[in-house]
Amino acid sequence: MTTNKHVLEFVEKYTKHFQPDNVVWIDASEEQKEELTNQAVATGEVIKLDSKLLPGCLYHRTHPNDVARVEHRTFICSRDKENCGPTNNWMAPSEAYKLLDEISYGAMKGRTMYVIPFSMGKIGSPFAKYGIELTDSIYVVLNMMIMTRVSPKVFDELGDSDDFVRGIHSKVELDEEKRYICQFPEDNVIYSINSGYGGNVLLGKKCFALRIASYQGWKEGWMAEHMLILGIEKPNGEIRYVTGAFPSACGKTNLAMLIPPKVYTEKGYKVWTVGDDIAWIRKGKDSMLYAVNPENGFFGVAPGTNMKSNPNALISTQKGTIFTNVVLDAKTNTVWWEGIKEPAPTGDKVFDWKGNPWFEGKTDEKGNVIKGAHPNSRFTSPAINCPSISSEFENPSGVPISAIIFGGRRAKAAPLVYQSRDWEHGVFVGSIMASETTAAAAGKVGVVRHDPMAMLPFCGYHMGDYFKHWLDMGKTVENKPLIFNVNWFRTDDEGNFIWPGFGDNMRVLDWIIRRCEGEVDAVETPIGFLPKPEDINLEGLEDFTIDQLKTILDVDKDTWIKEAENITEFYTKFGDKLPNELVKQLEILKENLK
Ligand code: SAT
Ligand code: MN
Repeated sequence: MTTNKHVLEFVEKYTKHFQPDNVVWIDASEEQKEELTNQAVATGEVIKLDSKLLPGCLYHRTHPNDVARVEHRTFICSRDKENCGPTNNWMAPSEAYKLLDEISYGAMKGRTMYVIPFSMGKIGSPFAKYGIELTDSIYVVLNMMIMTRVSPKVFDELGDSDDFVRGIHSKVELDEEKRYICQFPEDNVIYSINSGYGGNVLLGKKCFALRIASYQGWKEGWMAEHMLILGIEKPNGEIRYVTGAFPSACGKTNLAMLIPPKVYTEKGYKVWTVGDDIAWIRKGKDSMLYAVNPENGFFGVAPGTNMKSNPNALISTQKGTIFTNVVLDAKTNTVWWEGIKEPAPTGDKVFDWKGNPWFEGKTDEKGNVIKGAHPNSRFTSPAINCPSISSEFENPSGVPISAIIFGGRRAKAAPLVYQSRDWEHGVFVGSIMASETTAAAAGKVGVVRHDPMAMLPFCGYHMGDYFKHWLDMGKTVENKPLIFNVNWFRTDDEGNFIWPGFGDNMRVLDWIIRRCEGEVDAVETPIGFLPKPEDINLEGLEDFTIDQLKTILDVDKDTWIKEAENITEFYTKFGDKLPNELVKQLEILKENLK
């Protein structure tokens, strides 16, 4: 398939190491896909779903110990420990290679090794970066075919070049004690063993498109961010693009595919989806920042996805989709999950994500309800399935960004929306992001942790340098995006969400766009510019009053004084790598709160 000697050497080296029975090069042809699917069906690795109701769709279960990213087993193996920074786990490259080689030596005996050539970004575009993933999992091959652009054309683009990311994956024995996800930024290498879960093994996603790419971007003058990209079309046909950074499982996919409320659609507003998880950002024409979505599909959280919360996502899953860890109805060969807002399937052929017989309301010995789908169960769907996919999705130059939105899941502190005073302050706002943890990563759910730019688990180098890089990127363009912070998750004293969220988030996007166009003014507060309550359009919103709006636009001084203390403590982590600009911004915040 290629004569590139670097590729051939790489494949040969790991063929010797893993000792597979066969090596299969992936060309992503329909015949090959069909053959691999049939093989995986034969071993039970995947189940074919109903060809009429869910054409081309497959079902898969991961090992019950292997259902989310494992941040405590994820390492940045930079040559110098200092470059890994205080927010990542570090292992010396030589030590990491040795350890992972020992654990995985001969791991593919009796198995096939697949060689997947893939591109992040449209093949041949100025943004594109190429990778080769080796894996012993057909599930990984089939997912990569959806999530990335898998094609032998990658070899044509590569020519003789050594400039590709080497992804090495083996399930080995799915031993969680020996599970490692290692990134070697200086070597362009990712080495992942003993897992079969998406975020740990679809190496094009977090490992490459964020951890390795953020490092590449730092060196090469661009940015890899954990951001959705969407376009807002106004009644006059003009489209404004915004990007948004939110931690995993905070509604990025929902926001990216938002359907505006009737009062907006009637006037002719539309929202177009460019990406739901990752944005690569570069300086482009008109001295603006431009963004592309390097992925080719969506790896979305299933629970809670329904025709009301996200019809575009649900429609995207109706063909060519792989469902992982949801409920299987083996009688109809269909799937179900909590919050789909359809009656749960019944009968003796319904199985939960662990493969056990299941019915809605089933309880364990202690009387706790057993969920049918894992809270982090996922769908892998082709982006082109999405009814709201933007016509610019394939644009090799990307889309110009008018605004950047940061957001987290905060019960109290952050107001519904505020705008930073300028780029520097905006970088500060991103750096102080905090959010309650979710099921997307192993560990405790619901504790507040700092998650700058939603990149805490994904930044491939020292976060102090990362902040500096953000500050520098702002200097490269004259027409900088305006920077905002949103919080859809403020709760009342009973713990209920106050803001309706979902499609109604359009009302906040509308204010953001009007700010970008200088059409509306704002109130200056200690933390930045807030909307005047009357400037958030509440038309057609039932059961929501302007007084409720006022409560979620409130900036409570005492809460923010505490917040500033937490930031001070969090910032000490970064030592002298913390840019002075951010120290200054923190001082301004404290001064403003006096
Ligand atoms: O599991 S993934 O990392 O692919 C998705 C996520 O956590 O955002
Ligand atoms: Mn994500």
